Amino acid sequence: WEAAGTLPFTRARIGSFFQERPVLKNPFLEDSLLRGYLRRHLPHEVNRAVFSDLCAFGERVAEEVDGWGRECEVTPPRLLHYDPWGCRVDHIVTSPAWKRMKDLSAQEGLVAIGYERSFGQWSRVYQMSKLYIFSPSSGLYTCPLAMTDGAAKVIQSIGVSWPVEEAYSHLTTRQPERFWTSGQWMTERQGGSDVASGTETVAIPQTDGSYRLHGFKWFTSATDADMTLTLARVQNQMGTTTPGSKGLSLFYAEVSRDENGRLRGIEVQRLKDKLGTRQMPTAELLLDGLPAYRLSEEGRGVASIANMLTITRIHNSVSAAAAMRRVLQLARDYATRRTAFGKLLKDHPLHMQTLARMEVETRGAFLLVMDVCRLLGREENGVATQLDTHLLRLLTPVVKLYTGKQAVAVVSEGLESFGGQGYIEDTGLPGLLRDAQVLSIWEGTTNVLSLDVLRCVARSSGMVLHAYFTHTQTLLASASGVSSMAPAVKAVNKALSELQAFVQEAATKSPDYLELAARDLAFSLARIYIGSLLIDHACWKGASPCDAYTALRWCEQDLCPVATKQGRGCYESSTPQLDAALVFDQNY
Ligand code: UCC
Ligand code: FAD
Repeated sequence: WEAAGTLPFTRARIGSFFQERPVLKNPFLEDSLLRGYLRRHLPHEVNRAVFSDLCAFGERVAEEVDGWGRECEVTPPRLLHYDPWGCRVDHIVTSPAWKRMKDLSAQEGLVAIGYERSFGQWSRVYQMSKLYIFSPSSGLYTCPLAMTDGAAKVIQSIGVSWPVEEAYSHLTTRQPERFWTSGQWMTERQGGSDVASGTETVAIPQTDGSYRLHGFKWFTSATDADMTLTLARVQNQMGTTTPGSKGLSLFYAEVSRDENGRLRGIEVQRLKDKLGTRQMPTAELLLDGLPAYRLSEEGRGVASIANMLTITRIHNSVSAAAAMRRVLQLARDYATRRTAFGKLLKDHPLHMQTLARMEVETRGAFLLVMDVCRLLGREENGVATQLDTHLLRLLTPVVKLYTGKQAVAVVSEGLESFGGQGYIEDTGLPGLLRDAQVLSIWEGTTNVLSLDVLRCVARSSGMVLHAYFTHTQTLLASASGVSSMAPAVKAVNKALSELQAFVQEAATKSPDYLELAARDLAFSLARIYIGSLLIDHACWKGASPCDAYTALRWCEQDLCPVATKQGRGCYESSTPQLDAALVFDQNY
C-alpha cells in the first residue's frame, strides 16, 4: 500500500466511510396520524382543501424553510446599543432568515387562518396543523406567532375598536408588508408565576386618556415585535397604586422610534444568554415612559390577558407535540441508514421497541393537542356546548403542562437514537432538546399550571370535572363491542373510578392536601383523557392496526398516578415536612 501510495489513512485520505445523515421529508406526508385525524374529523370538502395546502406547505418546509430555521440558529440575534456615532439606538439585529420567517408566516396565514375562519369550527384545527408542520423548522418563529395570535384573540374578545382596530388588522393580515407581531410582557424581576405580587410597573395617566408606563420587564421574547400587551398598575392622583391582582390592568403599547431613531419609552438593557431558543431575542426592558393605552377595566388585567394565555398555551402544546414528531421522523429515517452489529438499526428489535415507545407518547400528545384545538374552534364559532367550554378551560393547562414534560423526555430519547451524532451541534439535533426544555417553563410552569387546574375545578364548583367524566365516557362508548380494545377500556374505566374516588375523598380534606396532589392530579387527567382519545380513534372505521396497538400500549401504564400516590400516603399533612427534610438533608 505504501509503495503504491494508496494508504487509506494518510494526509487528506481519511478512509472511504461517511455517515449518512437523516433526511427530512415532507412532514405532512410522513405523518399518518395527522392525515388520518384530518380525514376522520374534517368534512370532506374541507379536508380536500386543507390536505392540498398542508401537502404543499409540508414540501416547502422540507425543501426550503428548514434551512432558514437552521440559519436562525447559527445567526442568533444581537443587540446594538449604540450606532457608530454614539447615539443610543437599542437595535436588535436579527438574521435575514428570521425576517423571511415573518413574511412566510403572513403569506401562509399562520395567524390569519384562525381569524378568517374560512372553515368554520375547523379553522383552528387547520391552523394548528399547519403550525405543527412548521414549528420544528421555524427557527422558533412560532414564539412570536403564538403571542401575535394571543394578542389578536384578546383584542377580539375585548372588542376590535379604537385604539387597537388598526393593530388587529396588522396582526391578522396575510400581507407581509402589513404584518405585525406582538409581544407579551408579563414577567418582572420579582416573579413570573406570581404576577400579582411581581408586577411593579406603574401606569401614569395622561391628560389625553393615554398612559405612560414605568417599570422593568425581566423577560420579553421576540422583542423585535411591533406592539405588545402588558400589565401595569394605574397610579391614582395620590401617586399610589393598588397592590395584588386587583391593581393590575391590561395595556396596549406600540414599539416605535422617535425622529432620532431611539425607541420611544423603552431601553433594551440586554439580551438573555439562553440554553435554547437562541434563534429568538429575549430581552430585559426598562420601560421609561412607554406610551400605552389601557384595554381592560382597571383591576381586570389578569382576567383580560387570560385569553392570551389560553392561546399561547395551546401553541406551546402544538410545538411540544411537533418536536416529538420531528425527532421521531428523523430517527425513523436514520434507522434505515445506520448499521450496527451487521444490520440496520431498524432490524434491531430493541431499537424498534425504543422508537415505538416514543411513537406511543407522541401519538397520545398529538390527539390531546388536536382535541383542545377542536374545542377552541367550536367555542370561537359559537357551536360549543357548555360541556365543550368546560373541557376547554380544564384541558388547556393540562395539555400545556403534560406535553411540555413529554416533549423533553421524548426528544431526549430521540437524540440518543442517533448515538453520538445526536450530541453533535452542527447536526442540528441538540437544538431540538434545548428548545424543548423551555416548553415546561414559560407560559406557566408545570406546578403553576397544576394549581390552575385546581383553581378552575374549584371555581366551576366541579362542573369542569363533571364535563371531563361525561366526555371520557362518551369516547369510551365508541369501543363497545370492540373486543380487541377491551383491555384498554378496562384500564381506563378502572382509572376513572380511582380518579372519582380520589376527588370525593379530597373534597373532605384541607386545601393543602389537594395542593400536594395537584401535579399528580393533572397528570392523571391527561393520561386518562389521552387513553380515551386513543381508544376512540382506534375504533374509527378508517383506523389502522397501529392505532389499536397504540391505544393498548398507552393504557398499560399507570393512568391514575394521583390514586396510586394517595394510596401510599403521599399527600398527608406530615409529607411537606418530610419532603423539606429530604431536600435540605443536614443529617450528615
Ligand atoms: O412566558 C411568556 C411568553 C413566552 C413566549 C411565548 C411562547 C408561546 C409558545 C411558543 C411555542 C414555541 S409570557 C408569561 C406567561 N406567564 C404566565 O403564564 C404566568 C403564570 N402564572 C399564572 O398563570 C397564575 O396562575 C396567574 C398569574 C394567572 C395568577 O394570577 P392571579 O391574579 O392570582 O389569578 P387569579 O386570581 O386566579 O385569577 C384572576 C382572574 C380570574 O377571573 P375572575 O376575576 O373573573 O374570577 C380568573 O378566573 O383571571 C382569571 N384567570 C383565568 N381565566 C386566571 N387564569 C386563567 C386562565 N388560565 N384561564 C382563564
Ligand atoms: P418562579 O415563579 O420563580 O418559579 C420557580 C419554581 O417555583 C418553578 O419550578 C415553579 O414551578 C415553582 N413554583 C412557583 N410557584 C409555585 C407554587 N405556588 N407552588 C409550587 N411551585 C411553585 N415572560 C414574559 O412575560 N414574556 C416573555 O416573552 C417571556 N419569554 C421568556 C422566554 C424564555 C426563554 C424564558 C425562559 C422565560 C420567558 N418568560 C417570559 C418568563 C416566563 O414566563 C417565566 O420564567 C415563568 O412564568 C416562570 O416564572 P419565574 O421565572 O418567575 O419562576
